[in-house]
Amino acid sequence: MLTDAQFEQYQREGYVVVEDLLDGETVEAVTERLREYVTGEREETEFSRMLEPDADVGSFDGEGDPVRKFEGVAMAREDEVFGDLAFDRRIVDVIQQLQGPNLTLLRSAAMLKPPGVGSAKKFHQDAAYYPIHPMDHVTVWVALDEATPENGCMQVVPGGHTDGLLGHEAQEYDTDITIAERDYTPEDTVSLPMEPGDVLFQHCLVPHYTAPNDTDDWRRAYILAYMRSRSRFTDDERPEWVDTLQIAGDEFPGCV
Ligand SMILES: O=C(O)CCC(=O)C(=O)O
Repeated sequence: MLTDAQFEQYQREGYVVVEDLLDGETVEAVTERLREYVTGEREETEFSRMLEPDADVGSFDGEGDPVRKFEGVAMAREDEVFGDLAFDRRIVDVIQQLQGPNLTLLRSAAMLKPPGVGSAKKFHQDAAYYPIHPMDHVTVWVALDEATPENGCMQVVPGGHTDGLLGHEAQEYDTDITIAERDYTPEDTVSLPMEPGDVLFQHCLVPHYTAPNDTDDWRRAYILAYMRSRSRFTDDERPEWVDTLQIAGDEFPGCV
């Protein structure tokens, strides 16, 4: 559970890092499972893999492929290691403190920033990807490696969640979008270096980005996003590309 000071920080700044929330064994299990997918020892099921757009796959010298991300709620539904993480009481207790008892998983992903070729994730708000009301889902970013400014740790705009939803525009190379109508610079952010097992809880309207990975090591993170089960899709219908998984409490007819 968050302390009062951590809870207040989340409300005021839109984020809080809980150090050492997860133990080494949990981090190791998730990291090892990701390694198996990256090297092809284990095959993905219903979730997607995206390689680094500028990586030369043939000459990549990290172990396995230069995978930028795995994405899909199916990761949590179909892989027991990722599923255990999505239902982990240490995470879910905090989310229930922030969102109440009824929780639905909206996102499960791994961002891997491979050595040397791990590219930036440009400024965006997570809410911009999802047509969901109310706009207050929580993104959980689990550090699996030491995350530093050099390898692309999280950079957030404190208090930026009070700006509301900003305009975003599409990126050329994939489905990513980036904030268009306001020119955030790195000076607007605070850098959040984290150790393996530290967990960032972030409001879905906080603008954030991560820099390229200029080091020789992977910078892996597991991402989960949770919303209240009473949330609604703004067009009243679930978009085809959105998948969900009930995590705790009740489900509600007509809701997500
Ligand atoms: O882990 C990263 O590098 C950035 C992740 C992120 O901001 C996202 O996927 O929305």
